[in-house]
Amino acid sequence: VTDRLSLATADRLPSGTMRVDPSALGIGIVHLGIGAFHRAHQAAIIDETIAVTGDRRWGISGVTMRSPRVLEQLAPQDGLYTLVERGVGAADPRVIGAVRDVLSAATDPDVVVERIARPDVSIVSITVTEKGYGIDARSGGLDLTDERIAADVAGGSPTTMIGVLTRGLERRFATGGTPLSVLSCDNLPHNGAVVRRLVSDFVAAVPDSTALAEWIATSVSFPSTMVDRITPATKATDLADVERLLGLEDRGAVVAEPFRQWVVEDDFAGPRPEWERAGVVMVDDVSPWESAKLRLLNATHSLLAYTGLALGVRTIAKAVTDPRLRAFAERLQRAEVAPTLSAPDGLDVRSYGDTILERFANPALGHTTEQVGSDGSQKLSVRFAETVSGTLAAGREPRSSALAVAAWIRHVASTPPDVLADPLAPRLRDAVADLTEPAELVRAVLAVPGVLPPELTTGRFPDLVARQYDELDALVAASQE
Ligand code: CS2
Repeated sequence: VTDRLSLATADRLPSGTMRVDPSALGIGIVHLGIGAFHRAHQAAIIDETIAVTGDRRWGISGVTMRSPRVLEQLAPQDGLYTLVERGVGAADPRVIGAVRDVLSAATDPDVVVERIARPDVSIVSITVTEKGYGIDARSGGLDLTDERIAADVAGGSPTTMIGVLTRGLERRFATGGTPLSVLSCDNLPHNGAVVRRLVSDFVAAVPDSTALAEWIATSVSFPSTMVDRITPATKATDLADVERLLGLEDRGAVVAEPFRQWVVEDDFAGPRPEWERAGVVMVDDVSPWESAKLRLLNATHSLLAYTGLALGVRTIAKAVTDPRLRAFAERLQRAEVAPTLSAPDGLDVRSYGDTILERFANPALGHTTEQVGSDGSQKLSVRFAETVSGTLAAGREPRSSALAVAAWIRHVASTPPDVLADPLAPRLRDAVADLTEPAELVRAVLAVPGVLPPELTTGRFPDLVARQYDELDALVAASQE
């Protein structure tokens, strides 16, 4: 058997593979949700920042919220793992040393709460995906009817992300109150403002919390960020490749495209890494970047994923190179998003869209339509609602957006409920049970609260979606002949 990558075996790595000396790092960042995306994006950028600046304060305490798998992958490896880039311009594989320890909020929530309170920690960053925030889709605030959130508000050891974070802030306030920055890195518009609101709703629901609320208002900042790097789930063959390259077994390796982008609102309550030196763009207002990315990249991703799933196409790369699906993607970007988007200054929407399609076509990634197609109920509104409203308001038909929604509903209706990867799977199953007519399916699914904003669940849009559903059925039937 091959030895496992760890601090003890790291001296056997091919020279130049690891750029920072992990043993010399302090912990300045607690990260909630240390999945593949954090490892391929923020942790890699921080690793590079440490290497370039020599500032050793910024090691990361990585927290897994629920899955014990990450702990099994990274704890025996002392947090070390390999980042492999695939595609044109890929850098050599690199062992990332920035993650200094790995904690589990599921088994040791109190350790995580204590960690957030430590004064040498200046940043708590977050990647828990859209569904990990506990947002009440109707109010946009914290869903206090959710059992786990209600239990966290009531006291005891927290289990939700927002519970762990807020209890950590409470502990920090009680033990000195050093300022802190909370950095959401999920694909949600205004992600900083969203977390601020959720924390504030949590605090307001806890008795005698006025002083805590005041401290948070003055000493905790919530910068918004736009993050971008395509990171498919790691496959067994990827792990085998890494083992061959390193001569060591690495169960925590991650794979990503060469491209990466991080735009961060420069509003930090305390110190932060000088990550401009690793290509991070610091701005006053992230929102135009966020909407451009969500409405062009993520929306096109979803459109290709669901239409691809309907036609039995397994990967995004195959979907985007299918001329029929590519035409849908281009129509979405050019006819629906571009005319209704307030783009960041200097961004050419057409070439941004083209670059995105090129990145999707990367054949080395093997990013699956199934992976991108997961959690549709949490993603569609964020990715399409403004495009749909804007296009309708301009008197045009948002056909590609309607097609994406139709293809998602078709996916919901044709996937067994226990297989459907979506936090609303039970509610969606109840909605579609016994229905087969597209128009009925569309109305029933769109009536599930939170899927789309109320103004898009009645009126013209559902009719457009039903029509696209029929067209998609016809396309599927034609492709099976
Ligand atoms: C994708 C994103 O899975 C999805 O829904 O659209 O994860 C996408 O790959 C990233 O946002 C790229 O930065």
